[in-house]
Amino acid sequence: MDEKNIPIRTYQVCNVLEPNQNNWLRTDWIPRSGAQRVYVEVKFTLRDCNSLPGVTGTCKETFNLYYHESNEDRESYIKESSFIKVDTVAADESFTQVDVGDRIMKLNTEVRDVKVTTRKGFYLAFQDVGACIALVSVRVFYKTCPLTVRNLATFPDTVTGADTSSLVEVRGSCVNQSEEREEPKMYCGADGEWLVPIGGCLCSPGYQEKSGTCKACSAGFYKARSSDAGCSKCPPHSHSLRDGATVCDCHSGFFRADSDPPSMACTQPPSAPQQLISVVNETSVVLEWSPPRRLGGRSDTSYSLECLICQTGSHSQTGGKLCLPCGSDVLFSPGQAGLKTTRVVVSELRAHTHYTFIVHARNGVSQASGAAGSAQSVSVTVTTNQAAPSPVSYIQATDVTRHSLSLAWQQPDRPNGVILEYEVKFYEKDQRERSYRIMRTFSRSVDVTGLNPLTVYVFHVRARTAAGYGEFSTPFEFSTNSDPFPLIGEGVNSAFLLLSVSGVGILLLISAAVFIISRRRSKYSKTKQDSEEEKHLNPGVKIYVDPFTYEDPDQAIHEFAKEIDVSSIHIERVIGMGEFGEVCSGRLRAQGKREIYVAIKSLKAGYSDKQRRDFLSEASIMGQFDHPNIIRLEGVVTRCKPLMIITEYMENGSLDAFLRKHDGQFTVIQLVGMLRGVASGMKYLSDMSYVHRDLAARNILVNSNLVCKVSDFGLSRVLEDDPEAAYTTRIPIRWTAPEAISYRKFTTASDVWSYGIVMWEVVSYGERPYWDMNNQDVIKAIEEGYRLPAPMDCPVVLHQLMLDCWERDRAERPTFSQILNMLDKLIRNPGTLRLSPPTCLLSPSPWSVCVWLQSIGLERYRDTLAAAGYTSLDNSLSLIAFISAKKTKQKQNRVSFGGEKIQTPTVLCGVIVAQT
Ligand code: ACK
Repeated sequence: MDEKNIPIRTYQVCNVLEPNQNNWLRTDWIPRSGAQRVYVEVKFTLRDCNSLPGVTGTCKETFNLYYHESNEDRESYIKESSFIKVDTVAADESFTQVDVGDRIMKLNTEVRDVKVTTRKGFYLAFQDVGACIALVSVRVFYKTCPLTVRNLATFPDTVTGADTSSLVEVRGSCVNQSEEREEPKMYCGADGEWLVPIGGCLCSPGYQEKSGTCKACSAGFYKARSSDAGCSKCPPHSHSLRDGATVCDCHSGFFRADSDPPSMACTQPPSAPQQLISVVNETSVVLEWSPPRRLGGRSDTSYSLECLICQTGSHSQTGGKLCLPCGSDVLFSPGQAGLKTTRVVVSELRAHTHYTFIVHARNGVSQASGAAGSAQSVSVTVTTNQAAPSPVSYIQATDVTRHSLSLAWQQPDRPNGVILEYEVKFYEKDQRERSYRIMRTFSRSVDVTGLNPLTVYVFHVRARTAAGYGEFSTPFEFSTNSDPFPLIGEGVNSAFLLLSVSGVGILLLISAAVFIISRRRSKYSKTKQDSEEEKHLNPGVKIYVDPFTYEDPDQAIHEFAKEIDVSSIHIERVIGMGEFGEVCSGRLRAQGKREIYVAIKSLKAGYSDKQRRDFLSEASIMGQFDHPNIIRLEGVVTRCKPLMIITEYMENGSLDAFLRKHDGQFTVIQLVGMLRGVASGMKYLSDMSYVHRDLAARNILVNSNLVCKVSDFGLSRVLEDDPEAAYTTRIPIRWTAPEAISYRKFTTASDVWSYGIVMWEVVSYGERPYWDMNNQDVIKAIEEGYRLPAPMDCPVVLHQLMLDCWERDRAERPTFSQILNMLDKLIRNPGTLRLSPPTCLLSPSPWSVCVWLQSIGLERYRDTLAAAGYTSLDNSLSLIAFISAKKTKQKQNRVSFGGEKIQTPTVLCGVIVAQT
């Protein structure tokens, strides 16, 4: 009987009085059905041995559970030893005689599990070893993780793994109308529980999730992407008629641009621009209009301009006139199409001409709507006025002598009337536009006479009509021929001799005195400075390759410079004139790089092969360098015209002009910082055995951070090509070392000389070296030992460094490496940049000869002069007055003395020394 008094069948044994019991009960074959671990639940009752008298030693209170795996479903006999023991099972509760009397059923339930993986099925067996036991039921089962849906993925009913700790990885499949977001996976644990859901699915476009399934969006709603949260209401001016819409259709008359998202309302093209007004100014027209009344619900309205020249005929928008498009030479500012503003200046129009301008308004749906252009446009017709002539585009020198130049030019492209006369403006290039002359002529040519020989002149021409003067042409440079009296060697012009004797004789005295008084020894090592020699000194250092050693110049350019696609260059404005054509600034957007500002040098049309080669050689040279103080080459355009050289853009332009513009505005440390940059760039060039030959402040460019970079790599080739170059104006005399002028010995040491001149230019804020002395006088003076005095407020150490750079013997000059070290030391110890050395501060009077000598860099003669009794300038004033009178024609320089400017004092010093 069970607990409810219902009779049940049991297997019983109770041989508790006899020892050595071994009674077996075996099940039928049980198929495994894919299970790997089975559970055996046994229900039984067990008699308490204590409640049985006289059974001590033979009575047991446990039985054993065994199993045997087999493919055979009808094994009749299985050996005992074939069974594997699962466990010895004890009762939690046993019963006594009293319980039996009370008919209390104390049923035990025990569960054991066992791994069955090797055969198709198994047998179970129960061994009794002498207990009083009744087996009520045996239930055998296995566990599965039940079919489930998680994250819109279905996971099937899954049998658990073989071990109690094993997890079975299960891949889910997306429910209907859904798509995989990330592979859906889950793990089935040994106890039949699902664990760790990963990934999942999303309802497809047009469907949204509802209780683990995907349901279609109803009419009036849409869902565009599976990742959208749910169905949304159709945006304004659109609808969906059927369930499951992925996008809503626009109402008739409304449109969606390709780039519009489905969530955006449907929109319309704009109406026509309004109130178009035009103001004509000679050959320019300013057009202004108001935005369209209806923008169609969008904010991307843009305008484009059509320009037509109209005569009589027929055109719908132009009131029956025959119209042709304006030529490509008409300029539109800020542009002709894609305009966001409502104002355009149209220039370069023809004078006295009827123009019709049509302004079209469009937006993102104009194309989709297929609206005719005229539907959204407004037009105006204007007539241009009188205009001044356009600039003369080209000037040619037809004849050149020592004192004259014959020039000719073409009529301007657009004379805009009858040309009444031409005006020619010209000046010496060295003078810039400080003093210029004007000539007028009715013809397209002029003979300019009375010019200095061997001098570069700059010419501009402009035309005049009844409407007034046009703009001057860009500058054109021409040089007069060389002087028959050579500057160096052979004969000397008698007038020049006379001048030299009277004006520069004193300088001879200085050099004699300088030689006698003290022959200062150089503190720099006598390093050989020729580039040839330096190559041997720097083994392993990259050496610059002269592009002229290539037979094919294009091979050199493509080896050292990158070809740039012209479409990636956007030219913005002209910033100056270079040797071969305009220099412009603009932007470059190289593929995959951010847009940068660049300078663009172009080679003007009509060039010769040699000019092309010369122009591109600069890029071939520049392309070999990579240094923060050397102008960086971005690339070249050689595959289309005009040829261009693209370099980094330097916002502050050339150093000399920049310093003149900011006269006196920098600290000494800032100036030394700029010089340091130049020295660093020059050291790099000299390490590469490159000799610049044209180092001057005008060839240094300055960026917005005041970083100075060496540029202009064009001069070396000119001198290479031209054996007479040393005697032509191409040599920048004031910047060039004497040995380079007299026998073309250009070396790094001659670059060091030029560097000294750059130092002087920088400290004097762009003053012209040797002021307005002419080239012949400069050469003579240098020959005689004259050197530029210290500029105003120049620290003594800096002037001393300049003097060292100007050593006559080039082996005595410092190297760029030494200059760089020196400047670095000065920057680290700004105290050394004092204006005067301490010795002079001790001097009782500021008017001491000591201070004066220091200010002109000749303090080394202090003791000599003191010994001769010249300790105060008071007792030297008669000499000053005498020399000043002789020098009245000379321009006042920037040498200061006692707070006042005085005339060039080196000459004065020479006289004192001579007298001493
Ligand atoms: O003194 P600037 O303004 O500086 O005028 C000249 C002019 O072009 C003719 O050479 C300027 N220039 C040349 N190269 C560059 C550059 N890379 N960045 C800015 N300006 C430049 C120079």
